[in-house]
Amino acid sequence: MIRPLLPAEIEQALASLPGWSYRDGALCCEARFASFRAAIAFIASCVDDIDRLDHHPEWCNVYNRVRIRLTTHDAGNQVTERDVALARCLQERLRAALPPTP
Ligand code: H2B
Repeated sequence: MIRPLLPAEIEQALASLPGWSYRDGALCCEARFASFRAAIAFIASCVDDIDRLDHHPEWCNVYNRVRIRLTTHDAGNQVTERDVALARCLQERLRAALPPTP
């Protein structure tokens, strides 16, 4: 079984993941897009990374919003380095999909 990260390790990972937080035992992020279509396009853009990493997000789409929640099932639904690796990939895709904030 892969080892869950310690609180200090999660905190360190979050330092380089803007917009992400640790909430209810998971790495979380919420993004708002210009439209429903843009939200779904973002999700579709992540498919190759997700397949390559073989690590799958829990996510929820409501209109133009996507909420992402990452835990590792193989670690009793705790946060592991696999979640951090996936968060980094998703963050790159978010940066590409969202206009920069002023
Ligand atoms: N996704 C997540 N979020 N956690 C896992 O433990 C996990 C996964 N395990 N995707 C993978 C698939 C595993 O079931 C396969 C066999 O590698």
